[in-house]
Amino acid sequence: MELYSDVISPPCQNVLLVAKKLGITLNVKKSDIHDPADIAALTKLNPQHTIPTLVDDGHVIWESYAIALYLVEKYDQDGVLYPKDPKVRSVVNQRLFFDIGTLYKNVLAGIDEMIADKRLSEELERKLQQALDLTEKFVTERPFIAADHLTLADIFVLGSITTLEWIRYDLERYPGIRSWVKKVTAEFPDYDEFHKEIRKESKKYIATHCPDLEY
Ligand SMILES: N[C@@H](CCC(=O)N[C@@H](CS)C(=O)NCC(=O)O)C(=O)O
Repeated sequence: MELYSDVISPPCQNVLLVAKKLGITLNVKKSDIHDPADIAALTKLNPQHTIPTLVDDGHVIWESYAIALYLVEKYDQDGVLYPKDPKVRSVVNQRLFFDIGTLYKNVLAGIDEMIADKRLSEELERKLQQALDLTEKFVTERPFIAADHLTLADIFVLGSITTLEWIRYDLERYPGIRSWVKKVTAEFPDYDEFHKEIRKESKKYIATHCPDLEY
């Protein structure tokens, strides 16, 4: 399976971590979202030309959440990352939809505001705080964010929390999130290496494309 990806992209990071946890080796094809040749190649597969894009024996899927669901349906027969019990699964789904519609959405809006104005508006500060207050509640209710073990929801929400590094958001008031991050990352033996790679590539990207951001 080929994954068109760039490690600086949070949705790509999430799919890469899902694959790691499932023990799947993906043939990663680095795709630069600013390179016309890469964009043209990607557009042939995915008219939305977004990364991540997965190609499995000619079958093309994009949208990170859809890719993750495809991978668990195909490779997570025991329902570890995506539990089979409808009630447990519904909590995983709620956290995933919360991530795409609220948490990650506001993190991205925060990056846009920092690039444009070098500060967060009061309104966005409030929205981000609300989203993080909820995240703090979710991660302290159970051993992991949606269950008593790691699920897809932990991986996706971790991607959003890690992306707060782009705006140097201080998580001081969220001890639950900070200890949950340690617990989730400890589930991946090579997470430190992975995070170093994210930092290195993000630094390069920011220096070129958004030099006003302090990273
Ligand atoms: N909702 C999508 C978002 C994908 C997305 O927007 N990826 C960005 C990189 S983080 C991208 O490919 N941008 C290039 C473009 O939109 O042309 C997902 O979860 O996969």
